Amino acid sequence: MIKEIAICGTFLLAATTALAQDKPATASREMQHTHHGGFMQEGMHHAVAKGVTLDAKVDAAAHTVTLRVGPMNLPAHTSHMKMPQPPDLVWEVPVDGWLLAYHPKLVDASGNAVPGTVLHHVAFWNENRADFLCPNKEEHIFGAGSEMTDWAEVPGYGYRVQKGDKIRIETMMYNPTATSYDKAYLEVQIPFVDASAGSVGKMIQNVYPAWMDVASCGNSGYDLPAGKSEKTGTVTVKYDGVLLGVGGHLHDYGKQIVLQDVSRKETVATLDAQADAQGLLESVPVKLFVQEGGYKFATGDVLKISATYDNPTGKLLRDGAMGIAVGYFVAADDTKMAALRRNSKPSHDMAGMSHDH
Ligand SMILES: [Cu+2]
Repeated sequence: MIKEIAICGTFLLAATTALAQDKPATASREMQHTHHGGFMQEGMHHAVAKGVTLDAKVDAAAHTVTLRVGPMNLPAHTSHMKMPQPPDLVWEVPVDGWLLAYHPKLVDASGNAVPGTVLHHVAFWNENRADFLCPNKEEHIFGAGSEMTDWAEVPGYGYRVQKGDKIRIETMMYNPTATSYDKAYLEVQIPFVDASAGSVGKMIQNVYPAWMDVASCGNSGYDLPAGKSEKTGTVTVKYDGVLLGVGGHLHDYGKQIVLQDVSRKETVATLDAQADAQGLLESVPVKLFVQEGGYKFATGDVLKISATYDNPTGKLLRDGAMGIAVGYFVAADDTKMAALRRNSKPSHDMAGMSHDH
């Protein structure tokens, strides 16, 4: 059976769990409409799956929104390159407030569970904000792969959104299993706090997702050579603040990801991947600094990220690797982060409508 590239996913952080995943959109604002360049196989073209839409249901009483992408038809033994892929879909945030967590799951039309194995990747991008480490990219607020990483709530922290923010959802499916799935849906449940709901919002501190990538601020995917390899990159911190915790994103055959603060000559975290006997990635641990009040970053600090792999296939795997340390950042002066806001694009996007691909 075909196990194409990797399990895209894995990750990190949160009070006990995870933050997660990859795939930065390239994208200068100008390029974006015609070329999102989001997924790892930059420049490759997928057939677009027909009839896949986004449905957003708000449960006001439970303060939860459930996003649902589908239906998707997933024939057995189909690589992500061969699978017709959902178009990019845009969710327009219906509230001013904070998103607290992301709980992904896959179901069929009757609500039965579909294994996470068929999710190659999902990534959420806020089109109204730039990434604080790599402002050439949009803010990547959530991601998950086959491991269906659950981004747990970090009590007291949330991701600030404004009503009308456009969140682009990139979904890529595959099916390495022998079972076909008909009409599968990806659901992501997002608990939120409404800023107008009184005092509760005042208790919440803003977090910013921090994607610290061996590709620095370029495209995350890279070719994985046969045998042992290491790739390193750097990013420079532009704001004072703290990292609440860090996890990692690697693909199959990934061994370790190391995050260092070169300016302070310190290793922030060394994360050893768990893999099965074939080297297929199962998980990457999360290191938390919440208890110590976070790991301090200062403006100008150079962060170095290293990813090591051992590819036993004897072949170079095209776009087979990624190496990203992922965490939540809290700025010392949150008002400075407002500069990362961008004007909305000319609005032809409505929730549920797709972009041209
Ligand atoms: Cu990846």
